[in-house]
Amino acid sequence: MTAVREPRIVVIGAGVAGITTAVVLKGAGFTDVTVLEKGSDVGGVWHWNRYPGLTCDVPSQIYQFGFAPKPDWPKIWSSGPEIQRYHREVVERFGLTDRLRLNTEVVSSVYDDDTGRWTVTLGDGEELIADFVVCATGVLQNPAIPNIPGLADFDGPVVHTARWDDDLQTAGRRIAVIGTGSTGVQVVSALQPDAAALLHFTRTPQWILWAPMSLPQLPLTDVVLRAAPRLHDAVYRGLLWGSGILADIVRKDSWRRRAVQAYARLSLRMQIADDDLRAALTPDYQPLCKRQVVSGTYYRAIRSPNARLITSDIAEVRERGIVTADGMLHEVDAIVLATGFRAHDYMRPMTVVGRDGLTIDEAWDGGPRAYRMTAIPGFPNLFTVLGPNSPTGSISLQYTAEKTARYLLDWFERYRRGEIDRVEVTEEATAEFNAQVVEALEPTIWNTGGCNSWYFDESGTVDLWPFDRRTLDAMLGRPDPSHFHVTRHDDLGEVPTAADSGDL
Ligand code: N01
Repeated sequence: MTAVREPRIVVIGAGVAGITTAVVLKGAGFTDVTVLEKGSDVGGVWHWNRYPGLTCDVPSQIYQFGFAPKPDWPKIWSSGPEIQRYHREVVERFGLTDRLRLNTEVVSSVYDDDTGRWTVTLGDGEELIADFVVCATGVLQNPAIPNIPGLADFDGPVVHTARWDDDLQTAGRRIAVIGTGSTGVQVVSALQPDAAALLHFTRTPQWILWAPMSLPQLPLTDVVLRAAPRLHDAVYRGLLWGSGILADIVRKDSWRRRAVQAYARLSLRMQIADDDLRAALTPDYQPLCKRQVVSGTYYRAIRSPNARLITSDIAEVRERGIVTADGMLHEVDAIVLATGFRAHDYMRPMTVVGRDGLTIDEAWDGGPRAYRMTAIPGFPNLFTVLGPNSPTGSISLQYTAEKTARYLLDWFERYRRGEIDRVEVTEEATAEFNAQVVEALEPTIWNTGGCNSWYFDESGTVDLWPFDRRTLDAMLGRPDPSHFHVTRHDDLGEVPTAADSGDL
C-alpha cells in the first residue's frame, strides 16, 4: 500500500531547534506543521535573554543556520538583539510565519495508546491532535531562582537575567550581581561603568579567556560574501571544521588542551595585578571544566574603584541588602540574579504522558536520558531536537539541530507513505547509547577537571555530547531500524482508513 497522508506535526518551541525543524520540514514538503512558542517572539534564549551586555561568545559566522548564512554581521561576536533579529528574519524569509503560533504555551502532551495520537493541550485549554510531537524546547529555558533566605523580603527590585526588566534603573544605583557564569560576567561588565557600586557575589570563581569581543567584522566581508555565496558556504564549512578543536580539547588531554588552559591562566595573570584580588578570582579546578567563559571586559570591570568582588557565602537577604556568612550587611538598591538555569528540565514543566501512562518525570527519574539526543523509550512518535546530551559548547547547535531534523524526516516520510504508524526507540538501543556516552565522558575535562557545573544532572552524570562531529554525523545519518519498534495499524489488526489516518 502506498497511501499518502499528511502527518500532523506539532513542533514545540521556536528557538534554534524549532526554527531549524520547521525549515527542514517545509523544505521536505510537509504541510501540516504547527510551531507553538510560549514567548511573544521567536529566537528562544535570544528572545528571553535581554540583559545589558548580552553578547554571543561564539563568532557569528558560525553561530548561524547553515541554510541561512548572513554575510553582514556587524561584529565578529554579535550582540543578543542582533542575533534575535536574525532569527526573526529567518522565520520570515523561509515563510514560517503562518505555521507559527506565538504566546502559546503547551501545558501537556498526552499519548493515546488506542489511536496512536498525541493530544497537545495549550494554556487556554485548546487541544491539538498530532501524529508526531517534536520537542524543540531548548536547554536553558527555565531560570534557576536561588533559594536564599529572605530574598522575597528585599526592599527593591530582584531580577533574573533571563527575565530582564527593561524599566530597571541601574545607573547611579548600588547593584548586586549574584553568579559568575557567562551571563554574570557579561552583565557585570555592562552595568559596572554607570553603577554607583557594583557588588559581584561569586560562590565559585571562573576561568575567563580574554577575547576582543567588540571587534567588527573585517571591512568588506559582507560585500565579498554576498557576491560569492559559494565562498560564504566554504567559509562556514571551514569554521565548522575548525571548531572541531573544541570537541578535541574537551575530550582529550593533549597539548592543545594544555595550551588553552595556559591561556586562561595567562588571561588572569595579565589583567589582575593585585595579589589578593587575583587569588580570589583563581578557581581551584582546571580551565575548560565548566562551560568556558570568554570576556574582554570583566577583569577590567571588577578591578574598577566602584566594583567589589565578594566571595564570602551569602547567608541571607534583608530589606536593605545581602548578608554574607562573615556577618557583613552589603547594602544595595537592586539584586540581579545571574544564577543560571534548570538545564535538565528540557520540555518540562510541560506534562508529558507517553505509552501506558508513563510520565516524563517517571521516565527521567534518574536524570534525562534519550537515544542520540532524539528519542525516548515509552514515548512513541515523540522526538526531541537538541534534547539530552546535546553538544552545548563543543559542536555547533545549529548544525546539530539541522542534522537531527533531517534524521527525523525519515520517519515522517515513512508515515506519509503509509509504511508506519508508530515508532518508538527501544530500551536496549537507548541503554547501549547511554553506556557509550558514560564511557566516552570519562576522560573529558568536564568529568576530570575537578569542578561542579550545570553540565551535571541530578544523578551526577554529565549531560553533554562526549563524541566528535564525525560520530554525530554517523549516529544521525539514517535511523537504524533495529533500534526502533515500528508498527502499522494493520499490525495491530487495524487497517488505516481515511477517517482515522488523517488527511488522506
Ligand atoms: O549560568 P551558570 P549562566 N548562590 O549556571 C551561581 C550559556 N550562555 O546563565 O558555580 C550563589 O553558568 C553559580 O555558582 P556555582 C552558556 O552555555 C551563553 O551564567 O554554582 N551563587 C554560577 O556562578 C552558559 O554556560 C552565552 O558555585 C549561585 C552562576 O550562579 C549558560 O548559558 C552567554 C547560586 C550560574 O552560572 C549558563 O550561564 C550567557 C546561589 N544560590 C550564557 N546559585 C553566550 O555568550 C547559582 N549561583 C553564548
